[in-house]
Amino acid sequence: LFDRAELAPADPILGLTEAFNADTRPEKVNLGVGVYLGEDGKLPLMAAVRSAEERVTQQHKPKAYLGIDGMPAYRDAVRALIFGADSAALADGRIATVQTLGGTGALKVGADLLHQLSPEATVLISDPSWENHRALFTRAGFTVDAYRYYDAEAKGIDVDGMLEDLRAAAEGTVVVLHACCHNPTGYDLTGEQWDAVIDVLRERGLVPFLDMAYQGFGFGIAEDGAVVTKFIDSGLNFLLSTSYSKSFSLYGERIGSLSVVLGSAEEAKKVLSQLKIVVRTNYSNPPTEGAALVTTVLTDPELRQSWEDELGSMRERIKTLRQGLVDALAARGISDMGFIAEQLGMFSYSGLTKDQMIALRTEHGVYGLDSGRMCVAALNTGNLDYVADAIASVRGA
Ligand code: PLP
Ligand code: TYF
Repeated sequence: LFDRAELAPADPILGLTEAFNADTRPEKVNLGVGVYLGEDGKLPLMAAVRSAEERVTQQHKPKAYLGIDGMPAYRDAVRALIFGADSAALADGRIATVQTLGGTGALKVGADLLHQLSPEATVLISDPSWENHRALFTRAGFTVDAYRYYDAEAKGIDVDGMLEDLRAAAEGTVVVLHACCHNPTGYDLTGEQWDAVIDVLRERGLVPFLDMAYQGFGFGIAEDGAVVTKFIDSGLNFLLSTSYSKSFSLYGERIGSLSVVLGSAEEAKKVLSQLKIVVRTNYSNPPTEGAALVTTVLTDPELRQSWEDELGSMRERIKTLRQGLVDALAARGISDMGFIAEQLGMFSYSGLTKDQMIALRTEHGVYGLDSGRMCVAALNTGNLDYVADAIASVRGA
């Protein structure tokens, strides 16, 4: 039996971290995986999360099973965060929510639900998208295709191409959309462009699946979340996955949520019952720690303020690093990469070729993706000049 198993390639992103870890050069820099690192080059434990952790530990609660759909207080807290505490859809009971294993878990639970309901549907992802989108929906049994998104020439979004591709999609097609801080390009739709997309989704009877893994990293928690309100206001039924890996720096806790917004409370009840089957037959119920931490932070006014402030400084620091890199490159004679400062979130789609990215890695120990994606959230004042030197070197400046 097991001789049938072929050796699979490493994950294009996480596999790079393995290569980075094995690299013995002290000056190496990991700009591969999407992780926010502090000025000391380390993963931060946010102050509010640290306080929450102390409180949670002091309670010494027994480790009971959570319900299949997760911790009730967690669901309430994240629903208020995403949809607003006074959301009419929430009050109407039209939203089914489950706690998930990070954003990835939310996508997979959503994908399994959709495949159960509509096995013949095609899933459309952006071109390009997070590598795992294609793999995950393919594994869930779907045919995955892409809609035009990135315009390499214009360094922005090919909105006309995107709308054209969505208009050409068959009714019932699932459309995966990055709610903010598009991974990998860093280019987001404007409010007006979202309106145009929503119009097409409605006209064509498409099924939107919003993926929000970076709320707070673009312009702010409320600003980045505004797209969710647009979808609520549109009256469309849609799915929404969220991740707290980045915004709470809780990567290893695997904490996120999946919500399905529906037309009625009755429909939401039925959908929730189906979501629970998906969860139960995969891992029965989710873990407690991440949910307890996020709930404590979101529901305590002091901790919540501290979290929002710290997330705000992380966002601002990334913007400073972006500008720092642009300036450092300009000082080395590279003046055509100013777009790095305009991109949003953790990533910069640098426009460097695959060969240049490989040279960065092999010659300089600077690890980014072959696509040219670099995680600017892993830069700091200590490695920025080194990275700029390395880019200048592979660009032949
Ligand atoms: N969706 C996007 C667009 C992402 O970049 C990520 C990154 O990790 C995820 C989902 C998954 O989030 P998590 O790490 O919480 O599973
Ligand atoms: O794109 C990234 O780097 C993050 C982290 O299989 C990640 O989203 C990367 C690959 C993966 C899971 C998470």
